[in-house]
Amino acid sequence: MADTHETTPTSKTPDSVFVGEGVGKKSESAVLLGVLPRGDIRRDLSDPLEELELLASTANIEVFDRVIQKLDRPNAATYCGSGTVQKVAQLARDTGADTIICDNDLSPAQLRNLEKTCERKVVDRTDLILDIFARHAKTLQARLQVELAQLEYARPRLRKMWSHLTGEQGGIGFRGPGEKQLEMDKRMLGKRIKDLKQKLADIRKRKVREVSTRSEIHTIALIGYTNAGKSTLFSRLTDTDAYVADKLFATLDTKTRPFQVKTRIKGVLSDTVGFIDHLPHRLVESFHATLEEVLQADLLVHVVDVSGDDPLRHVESVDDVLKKIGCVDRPTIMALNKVDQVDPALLPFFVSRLPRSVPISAKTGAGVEQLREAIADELTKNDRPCRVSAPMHEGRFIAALDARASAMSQRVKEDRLILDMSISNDFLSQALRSSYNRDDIKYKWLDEDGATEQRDEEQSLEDPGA
Ligand SMILES: Nc1nc2c(ncn2[C@@H]2O[C@H](COP(=O)(O)OP(=O)(O)OP(=O)(O)O)[C@@H](O)[C@H]2O)c(=O)[nH]1
Ligand SMILES: [Mg+2]
Repeated sequence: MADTHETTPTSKTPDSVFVGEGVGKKSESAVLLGVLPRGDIRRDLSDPLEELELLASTANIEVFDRVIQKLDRPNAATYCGSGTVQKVAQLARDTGADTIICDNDLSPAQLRNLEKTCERKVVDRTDLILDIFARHAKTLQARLQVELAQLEYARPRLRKMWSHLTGEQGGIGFRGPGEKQLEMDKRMLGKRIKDLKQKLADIRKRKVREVSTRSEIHTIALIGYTNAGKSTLFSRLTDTDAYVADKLFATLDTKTRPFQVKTRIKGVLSDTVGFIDHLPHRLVESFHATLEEVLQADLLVHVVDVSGDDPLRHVESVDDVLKKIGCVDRPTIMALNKVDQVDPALLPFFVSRLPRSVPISAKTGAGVEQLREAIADELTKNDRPCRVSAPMHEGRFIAALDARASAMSQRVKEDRLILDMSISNDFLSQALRSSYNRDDIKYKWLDEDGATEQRDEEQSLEDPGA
């Protein structure tokens, strides 16, 4: 990690200038610049630029130096104070860094002014995140989503790109599908954006259909801050190999696999894209299709890295994104991950602050059985004993019960199947909707005296006590 310079807007004499070590070059090099406005919670972190540095490293950028300035609010024209702009420009010249990366989103004017003074390309947090997404996007859907977000973000900045960066080739904000698009005029850009939105809407429709066909089985989605350990837990729970890396946004496409929660309780588990503080709004919008599994899940397992600097802040960021995508009040279990790296004395604090939480280590497997128990309990919390009588040919209905019931025994009586099970009212109703002839199916809740449906009187179910 490079040294960090703190500057104040009042300092009259320039601070001593740090000359970076000429470290071996990655594809690009940068000076990081963070303005911490009054009230910004990052002011309390031991290293406010740690996440930006990790983002830069994920984007294969070598960080040569770092500058932090505490201000009441970012300067409207230049983002940081004028002394700090000069200082950053000097550091970039001295270290040979080719880019300045700012830890906030900048207005087109701030970008232009900083670029002019520093004579370097200036990128903001959203540019950097979009660049990482562009590098990691593998499937058609992910590529379209990133392209849309890039174009939407670039549109108001087109003038900046042209007037200041002519001759600049490649690099952040210029990579991936956005690269050739930035040469188009705004009208063409608008047309491409419309086209992308249409394509993504079609994909989303297909996805909604695909996900809703899973409605007869339990659906569980792993969500959480990027790098929290979702894919590691996914691999452990489903016995498959998911891509795990100590990088931000290693996973961009949702992966879904069969998940045997416990004996008799099965479902499908989805591994999803990680969230981050101030996730670009455009990106959240364009990743709606990818997040379909989250929107449709019966249960969310929110993975939190409790070994990190500020786990509770990460939890808040994730909750914010969930709200943005319209996913609220969903049953959620908190998986407090990486406990192998946490002082056990700290755990009770997190457990008390985060309801329904289970400490685990996805890496070592500690606590994962307890997590399975908690998932099973949550999925079956509304189950009640029920007896169902159905004709033998109601295969689809019986399969739907089988997928959702947490306990089931069956026997044949005359030409009918008698099933004793534990199931929730909702899932029984859902299964009934998949039957060929609903009127030929009888059921009775075993915990309620005589609470059978009216028509059961014609062909009464056996006495449950018999
Ligand atoms: N010590 C420790 N490391 C873990 C644990 N779980 C995951 N990791 C590490 O944390 C890093 C990130 O893990 P991933 O599973 O890729 O995290 P993710 O949440 O899927 O990340 P994104 O897909 O980038 O959002 C990897 O280096 C893992 O090896 C754990 O329980 N303990
Ligand atoms: Mg992952």
